[in-house]
Amino acid sequence: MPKTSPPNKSTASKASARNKDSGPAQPPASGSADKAVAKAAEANDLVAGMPFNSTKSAEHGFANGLAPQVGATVAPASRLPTGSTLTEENTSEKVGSVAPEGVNATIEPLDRVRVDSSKQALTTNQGVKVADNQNSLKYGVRGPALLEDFILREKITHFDHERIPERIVHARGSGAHGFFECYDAATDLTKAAPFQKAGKTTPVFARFSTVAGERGSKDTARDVRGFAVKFYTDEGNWDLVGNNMPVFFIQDAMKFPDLVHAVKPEPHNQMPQAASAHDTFWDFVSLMPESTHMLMWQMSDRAIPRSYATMQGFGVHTFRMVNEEGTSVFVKFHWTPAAGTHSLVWDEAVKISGADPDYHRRDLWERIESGAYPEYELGVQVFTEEQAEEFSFDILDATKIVPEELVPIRPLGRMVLNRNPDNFFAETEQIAFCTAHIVPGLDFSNDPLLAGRHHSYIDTQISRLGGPNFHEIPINAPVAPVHNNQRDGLHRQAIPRGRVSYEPNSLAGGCPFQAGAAQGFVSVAASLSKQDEQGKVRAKPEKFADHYTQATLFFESQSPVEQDHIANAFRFELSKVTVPAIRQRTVAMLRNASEALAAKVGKGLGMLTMPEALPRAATEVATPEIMKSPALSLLHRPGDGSLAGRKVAILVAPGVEGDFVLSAQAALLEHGVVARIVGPHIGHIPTVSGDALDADASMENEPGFLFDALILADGAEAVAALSQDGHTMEFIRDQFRHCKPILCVGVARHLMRQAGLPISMDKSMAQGGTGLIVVDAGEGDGSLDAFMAAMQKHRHFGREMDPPLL
Ligand code: HDE
Repeated sequence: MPKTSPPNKSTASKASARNKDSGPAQPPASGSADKAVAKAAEANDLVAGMPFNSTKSAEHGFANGLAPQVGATVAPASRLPTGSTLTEENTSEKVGSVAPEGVNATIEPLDRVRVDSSKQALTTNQGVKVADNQNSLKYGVRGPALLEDFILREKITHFDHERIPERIVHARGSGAHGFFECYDAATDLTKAAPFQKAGKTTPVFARFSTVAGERGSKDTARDVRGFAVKFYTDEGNWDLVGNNMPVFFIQDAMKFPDLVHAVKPEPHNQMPQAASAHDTFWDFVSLMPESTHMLMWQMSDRAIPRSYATMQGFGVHTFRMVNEEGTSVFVKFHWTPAAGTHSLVWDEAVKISGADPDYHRRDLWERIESGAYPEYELGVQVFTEEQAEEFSFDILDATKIVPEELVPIRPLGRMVLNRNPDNFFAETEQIAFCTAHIVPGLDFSNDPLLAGRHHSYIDTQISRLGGPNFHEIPINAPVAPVHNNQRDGLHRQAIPRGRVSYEPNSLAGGCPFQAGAAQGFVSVAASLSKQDEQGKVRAKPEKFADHYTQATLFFESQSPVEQDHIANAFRFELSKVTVPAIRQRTVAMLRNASEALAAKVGKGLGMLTMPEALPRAATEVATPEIMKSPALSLLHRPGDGSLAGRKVAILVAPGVEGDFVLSAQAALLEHGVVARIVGPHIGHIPTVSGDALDADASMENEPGFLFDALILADGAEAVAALSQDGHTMEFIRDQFRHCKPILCVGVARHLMRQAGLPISMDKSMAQGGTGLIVVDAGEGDGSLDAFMAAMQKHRHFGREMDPPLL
């Protein structure tokens, strides 16, 4: 028998370091060349370096709560004790090597997940090259298909599961990447990362949407538009999830499901799609008079924007900004489009929804692809708690605005959308916004609608995106580092290194450690005033009961044309209601906001007698500070005068003055206007000079209402041909009815006459005051400036008639 050697400490350490179910009484000596022993020794040293939880005492008391401490950490002697495994250095093409220190690779730029298949063979999802993508596997060419065909089954199975639930609201939307650029440091207001330095840029993704329609519904429905922006800041993601209207229908999250159920298609027959013009919506809102103000906005032209690039955005709720000193102020967020606020008219919106349901999606895409980047200025109205207390309205009430004339907007920076997504689903569909995504320097107010939203958005993503790891979907991952102890769940991407997933810990040297007040998010210690210090209660503040003062303010602040459009929209919507009593109740509600409006709507609905005004919930209301707010009119923001992104139709037929067509097209293109040559058919169109034009659109595939303006070129033969085509008259009449500029050269005036346009064709029309510019032969080029000036006005409502003459 061999003689046993005396017990050897190093052998014992090696043996015990190779056991994972119990350990030695004494720590192994450090400095061992054996990795397992070294790891065990260093782990012990690391843990011993934290003999107790040194920040525990700082978890108590109000002052500590305001200024949490940085968590305790101990640096390990090497990376050995914090690793998951001793084998992490065994690399392969798949596993790669050891995680770089302190790095979460799931937040790397989107390049990490981009796929380009050029010059690549087709494969299965397992990377197996597919030899034949045309035929399923069969037993003989006429024989039965075989279950073993894993290629067919993988393909079909994936296809079967391609759809995810659409958003419960705002299902229909379009988005784009861009950046936010800070004008000047706003450190007096906030320590939020995007506002710390002049010129600083922060990547953003914006998504615009309608609310009621389903994912495939039309873009030009009368509806509120979502205006949601995700800022990928250095200090985490901040989502400003707003709308293109600054108020909302309801005051408390408790009513949101009711509102949405009322506006969505009626449950028994699933009609109407993407429309509020039906019984259940008006039944609900006429029983909820707090919606009156929002209804004014929704019935205004704001609900049918010309483009996502020409609408405002609002944060709606009151938020807070907090600076480095911890001083907080209230803010309201405003986005103002550089291109001005422009809308469609209702008849146009209805027609567009048939000819191009993707109208806004296409417009956003085309603007960005052509370099006419949508741009918006972000500003805030800033006010203190003391000021807020003095206001005649409650700043926690999402049915109220803070008039700009009372608190002006302070510009902070601009957002430019300059990159279309590569893939709609991966980016626009999977982006997940949440009001609770904020960063240090921002905070919430106690708006009860906002509180409900914080819960709702995360909750809805869990079912929409299939589990709690939607933050790891590339478009949702922040650019700021992500390190926490959250683990597992469906579709987990991250592979955390090490065995620690809790805090406090000493086994990972305390990491990831709590950031403390200097770096981390600390809520503003907002306190309630004495009078608000009440017990638990389900009730609203008294000022919430004033349902009409600001509805009146909005209506009175509109231009006469806008007021007409609001009245007409109420008339249209309520005419679609099938129960007269609902109509009566709504008109009764409107009487409290504006007798003139109610009378006009009542007349439009053929009411013989007006209903009694609804009883008011508020017996006394405070006198408003502002009786008229010019800033509330769409006409208040004509924009920078740029025409970029607009579309012009140049109508042509064989025998047209081709030289003018081409020079007009070139001149417009120089201003970023896309002028399309529209013929009776696409393709070859001979011109009067014997050359030819290539029409890239026809009156059939691009009806007139899809264009912002129209040019009728000269040419006797062309005019004769166009006058024989019924499309021409519709084309011209729609341009006229929708108050858009028309430039008419030479004999083309016959087309205008034939279309029945009520104009006198004298020379004064060359000035274009009405948006109709009629000039003699040879004067086309010289009148392009006047035409573009008319386009800058966008619409010429002077010629609008109700009912329309044509
Ligand atoms: Fe939303 N809202 N909302 N909302 N909302 C959603 O979240 C909700 C409200 C807004 O492009 C949902 O991810 C509740 C006001 C936009 O992805 C959902 C309440 C404002 C978007 C949800 C409100 C908005 C949403 C559906 C009342 C303007 C689209 C899918 C308490 C300030 C974001 C989703 C995008 C989307 C809930 C009221 C704007 C269900 C409960 C007020 C722009 O979570």
